[in-house]
Amino acid sequence: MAPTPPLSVADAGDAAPASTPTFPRTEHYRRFHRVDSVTPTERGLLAELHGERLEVVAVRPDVVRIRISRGGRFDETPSPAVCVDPLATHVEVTTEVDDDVARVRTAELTVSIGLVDLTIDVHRADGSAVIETARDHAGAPWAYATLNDAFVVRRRIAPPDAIYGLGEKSGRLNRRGRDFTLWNTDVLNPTSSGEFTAGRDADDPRADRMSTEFDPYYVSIPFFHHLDAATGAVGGSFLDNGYRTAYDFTPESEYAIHAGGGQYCEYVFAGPTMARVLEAYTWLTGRAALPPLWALGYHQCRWHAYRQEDVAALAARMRAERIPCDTLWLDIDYMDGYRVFTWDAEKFPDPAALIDGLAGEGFKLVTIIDPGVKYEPGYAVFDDGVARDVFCRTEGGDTYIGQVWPGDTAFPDFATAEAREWWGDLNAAHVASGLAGIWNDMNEPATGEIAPERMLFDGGRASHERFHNAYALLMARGTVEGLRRAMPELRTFVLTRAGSAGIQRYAANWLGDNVSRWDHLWMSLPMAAGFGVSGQPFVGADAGGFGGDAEPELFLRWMQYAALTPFFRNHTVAGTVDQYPWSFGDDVADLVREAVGLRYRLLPYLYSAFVRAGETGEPVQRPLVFDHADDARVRDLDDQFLLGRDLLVAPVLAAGATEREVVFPAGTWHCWHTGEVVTGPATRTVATPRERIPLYGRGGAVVPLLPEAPATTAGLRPDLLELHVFVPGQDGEWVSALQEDDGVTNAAADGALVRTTFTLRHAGDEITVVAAADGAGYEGFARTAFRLVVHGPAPREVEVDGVVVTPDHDGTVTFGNDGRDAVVVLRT
Ligand code: MIG
Repeated sequence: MAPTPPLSVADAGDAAPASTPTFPRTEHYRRFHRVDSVTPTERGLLAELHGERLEVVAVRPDVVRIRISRGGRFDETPSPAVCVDPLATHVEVTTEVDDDVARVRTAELTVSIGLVDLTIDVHRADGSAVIETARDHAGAPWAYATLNDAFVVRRRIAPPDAIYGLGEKSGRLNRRGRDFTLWNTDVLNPTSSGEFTAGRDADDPRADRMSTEFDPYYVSIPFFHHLDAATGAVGGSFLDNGYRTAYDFTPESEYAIHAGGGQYCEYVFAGPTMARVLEAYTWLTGRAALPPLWALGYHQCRWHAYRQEDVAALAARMRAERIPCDTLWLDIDYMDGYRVFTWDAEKFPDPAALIDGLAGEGFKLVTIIDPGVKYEPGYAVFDDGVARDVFCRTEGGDTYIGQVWPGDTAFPDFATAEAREWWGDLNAAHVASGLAGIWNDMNEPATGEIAPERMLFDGGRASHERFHNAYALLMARGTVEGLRRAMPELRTFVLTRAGSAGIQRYAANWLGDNVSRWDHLWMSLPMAAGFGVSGQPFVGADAGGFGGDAEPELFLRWMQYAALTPFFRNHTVAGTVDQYPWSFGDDVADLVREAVGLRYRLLPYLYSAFVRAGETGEPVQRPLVFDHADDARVRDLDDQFLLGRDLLVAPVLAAGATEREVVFPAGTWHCWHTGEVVTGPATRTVATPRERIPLYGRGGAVVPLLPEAPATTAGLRPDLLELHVFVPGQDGEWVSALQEDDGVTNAAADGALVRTTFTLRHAGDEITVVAAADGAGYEGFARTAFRLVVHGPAPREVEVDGVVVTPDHDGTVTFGNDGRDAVVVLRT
């Protein structure tokens, strides 16, 4: 083996990297050295070392799984995260064993296991590194070490490389230079965290850090992308282990992964693009099911003790103010004494009538459901849970009791199928009143003043650590499976606070208890984008801010931004100023109406982005680096994003701002509002009048829009869609897609849809758009025409299906199309 030079960083000895406080320093760990024997297997190899076994299996040509046993045995119990059989597909593999190294090769990668002193490296077929074992000062490798159930792996990383992912995390998008703990935590609760409140004081020296960097957070996803700064190639790592895990990206030339327990089981992805890594990761852990269209509309929420008539009045006001809105939400006060699956009969004498009335106005209603069940003999849900033995127990066999909203509270043991099924049935019965979806909160699980550690799982057989991070995932799974059993024809909608790898299969996530502050508005951009590249496309922050009092300008800017994010919900805590769209005067209300209206016009585009997310894992709100990894300027860009593939959004993030800088990657960018064209790569300072935030369409894209904003998506059956064609500056070919279906049922999955693929070719002074339609159509499909809106130089001549047509006075061309193929030619 070629000698590898020791690391150059000062602290890269045996004691480095410094462990986060929850883990012992790595110097105390027992490092694994000599490999005793290697046996080639059909898909890779099996090796003996230190009484343990190391297994390498090729999962796909671009994905390999590496495991090390505990106590000589592999843990074969199903992972809550992985939803496919990773070994079901055949992969061509060759295994070679030399004296000092064993290699497993697929068409796309090679795993090399150093046998003399254990190393575990993965390279792509071109020789570039995906993962490489770190070495100490003496040059000795540091592949894997254990201490009392915990284990550590240490890897080399080049100083300028970037790390993205780990799910929902605060701070900057690029995770280098920081360490993170994966342990689902109700961290931001402004009403319970004195420390957090202290950070709100600008004179507090910790204010800066306190304000936008806190860790751990509500969601834990042990998956990240590693971008090689020298080549732009991206590889990925997913540790399929839900225990408390720390990722240390602070050293300059290495990183470490410490897991508090469980088996080392890592999937390594060769990429070499973020899209490919994410496609593979979401193939393993699942992709978001197509959401109901209404879930992409505007959601109005507030923690407030509404009464039934207040909710009806809120709906009426929304329509009177002409703010498009699909969904109203009820927080914990609708319940009878915070008992889940009950209604406060005094405040809500007739929920079904309320829901019916709302439906008549095109509104859905969603209620919160926390996991905690009030510990109260006589309360039907509690009694039933005891009778069925579905609550978590302690080691001694007691029902575990925490302290949350209802007081003494029991927690369903979602690690068991019985508890999940029970919970699913309770949810199904709850929504039988007509509720459209379920909001899961406090599912870290938050247990209040009582620590969660005594809460055991799987009938007392599994430690708290083993399932803590998976709790929300398993709860959402039970909920969704129950809803599907009861209403198999309908798509489900669940919103969750906590989550772990795979959560995208069941639920959308909001980003927790933020505060009405400009820096929290900023924070939500890298947080949503980082979550998106971690497999969860359906994300959004509480628009307007949850804690604290919003003020008019912040509220307006937040709404303008949130209208262009995947999940768009205004939510705020009880006891702060109102932040309804009309709470800050007519002038703000008018501009908010416009922002929400733009969102509604964009629904066909946004919906199609969700279709894509469901098929490829691609995020909806994505960092620019996702599509432009070779552009070094965007690798650390936190304050812009792409909505879908083709819209560039640069929100206003500071009070009084009249302009901001926008970084444009390669391509042609059309200002949505003014039509101004910027040719990237470029950086420009652009005006940010209060009417709007910077929004650009990518040259080559065909963006489908509704001609007008509807008040609601309920019953929406457009007869005409606009196709916004953004003229590219160069020749080339671009592909865009549109999916139309009924928006609420699962019939689309069986082909009841119209899928139109637009292939735009630009050559010289001619643009050809070929629209290829597919699918059987759906009940109520009403589209009879497309209207072409060209962004860029007005075409001299337009030809549709071989016939020259004259544009209308506004320059648009409307042509008949009821879901058939079409060819449009634009000549300039
Ligand atoms: O202890 O249900 O993050 O959105 O309004 C607070 C009341 C409990 C925290 C959630 C927030 C919700 C609030 N909840």
